[in-house]
Amino acid sequence: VKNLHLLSPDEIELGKTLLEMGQGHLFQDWAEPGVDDDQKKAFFAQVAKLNSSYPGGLASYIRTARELLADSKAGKNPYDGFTPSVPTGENLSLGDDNFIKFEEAGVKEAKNAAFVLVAGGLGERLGYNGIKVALPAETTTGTCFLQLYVESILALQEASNQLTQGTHQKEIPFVIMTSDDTHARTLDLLESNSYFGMKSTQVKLLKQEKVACLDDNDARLALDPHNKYKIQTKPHGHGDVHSLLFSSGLLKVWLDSGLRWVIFFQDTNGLLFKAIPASLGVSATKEYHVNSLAVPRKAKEAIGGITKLTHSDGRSMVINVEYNQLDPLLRATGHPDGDVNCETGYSPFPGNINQLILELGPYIEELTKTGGAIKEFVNPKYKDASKTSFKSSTRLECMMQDYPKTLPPSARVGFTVMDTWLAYAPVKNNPEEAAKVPKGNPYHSATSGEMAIYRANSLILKKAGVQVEDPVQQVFNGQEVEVWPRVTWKPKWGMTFAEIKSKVSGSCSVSQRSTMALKGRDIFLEDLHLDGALIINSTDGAEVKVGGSIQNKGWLIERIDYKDTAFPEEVRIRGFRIDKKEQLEETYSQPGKFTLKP
Ligand code: UGB
Repeated sequence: VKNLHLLSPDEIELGKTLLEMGQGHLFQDWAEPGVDDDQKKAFFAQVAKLNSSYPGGLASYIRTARELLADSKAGKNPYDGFTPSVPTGENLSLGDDNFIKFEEAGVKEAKNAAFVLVAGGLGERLGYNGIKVALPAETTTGTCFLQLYVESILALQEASNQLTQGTHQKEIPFVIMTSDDTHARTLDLLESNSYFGMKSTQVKLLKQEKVACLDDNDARLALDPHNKYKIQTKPHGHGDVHSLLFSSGLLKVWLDSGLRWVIFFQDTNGLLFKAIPASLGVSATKEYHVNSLAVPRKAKEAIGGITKLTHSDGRSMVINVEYNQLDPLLRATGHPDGDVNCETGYSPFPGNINQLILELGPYIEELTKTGGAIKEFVNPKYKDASKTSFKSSTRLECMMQDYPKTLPPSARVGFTVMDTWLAYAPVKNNPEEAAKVPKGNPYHSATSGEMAIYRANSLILKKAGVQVEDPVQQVFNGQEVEVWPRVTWKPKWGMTFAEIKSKVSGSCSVSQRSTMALKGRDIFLEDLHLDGALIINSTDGAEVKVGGSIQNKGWLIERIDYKDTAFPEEVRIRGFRIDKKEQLEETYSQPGKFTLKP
């Protein structure tokens, strides 16, 4: 009270709210009036920010925290009354008629979509020092994840506008959710690379704020141990993306400009865009309000399971049950073995890969009701069984895939399952953790993420008729992986299977030790036999036919140790480097027709 002279009417209101919400301890150790005034001002600025960035404000945060902490103390199961069962969804397989049909429908719709990347996480499991989107997806071309994503969106935009020629050429909006941990470095990565070819106005960064930490079951806000005028904060989770999009006003702008879809994705999946066209096609054809992308899941794998939950009162929903909750839920509902593989060798519950396609109209309707608030959870680490105090402060968290939890039963919620090799290879685990992954389960490391790209591209080419030699097994950083030929291409070379197939003709072959990087749109492989390294750079409009027998020493994969600091971190976390011995590299910088046939 003695400090009131410092405060604006708004700040006085906030102070009152805090006192009413049992947060008097925050002011307990404040200095006399006139001392530390700047810090006191900063305290209120922080409180105002915490208040405005949470749907319903701090009072609502504290109320929800009390409820969730009481439930947690009582050991209440969030899925009480619900019985899990395996839902049915669309199962797609690359190259079959259904897949091709959905891909075409998806490309048509792509110009009516906006893409949203959640990239606020630091990736503690990976332990990489930089931001994850700056990591190379593969080291043959060194393309980082963010570049891959931007180029994929641009390629889809071009393909989509071309399919619907004559109409207005649309730009696909791209939003990146950042946090204090990633914002500056993400912006810097974009700016120092001219936005990887995208117009800077096409990209919007939305920064998520952290939320207040909680010291005890009464949801008393935690003070920073080093600063008594500062509330300790921690990340609130990727679920923030919904309230941020809503409060930014972007959704309304998109709706008014005729957009129909919002596509959410995560930071380090090099395969992601191979699954986007077909899944968007599924959304459009089946008129799904929510479409989650999924892959077959190994029991206990650290990805959530898409589950149908039926309540004893008749309600039911199809939702992601997070990996740490699926096993206890199954055990509590008559499956004594919990989360185990079935006769297929996989869990019967498809694995959530957190790529969501939402229909914009129903999405806005729902967010208008909820303000973008997503069902939260709390995960306190208790000191002892009395559950009265915590080892360290906790906070509420939320996940973007929990969006459907508040939807009415009439909402059309579906999912699309694709092969893991085609759709999902994230980089989440550091080498040591990856090496401990049980045999047969995916490593989700930089090593496996890179090898998965070569594997997917090789398998796609194989399906398109190229004879691709079988892989060899090799161990890098303690992980046994298949090493396929290092085949990469720019997204604009082929965003769909039909497009890729149209660029391959005659009898082509690629040996296992080969590297092929196609960096251009109009490159056609005709009777090509590759045994070595081939790199083609071409500008749009340069039509290049590549054929004949190409042989050279190629690019070799050399094993290195992840502890060997002679190599930069982004290389050594893979356990190998690429030794570029010899290659055939050609650059076509002018439009025209060209043939490369050594
Ligand atoms: N992220 C944010 O943008 N902000 C945050 O506050 C936190 C994260 P993780 P997680 O696909 O393998 C998810 O940490 O949370 C971004 C799903 O919940 O990589 O362990 C972050 O930058 C799970 O169901 O994943 O697990 C990153 O892009 C399963 O699908 C993204 O959110 C699993 O991913 C995910 O963060 C998976």
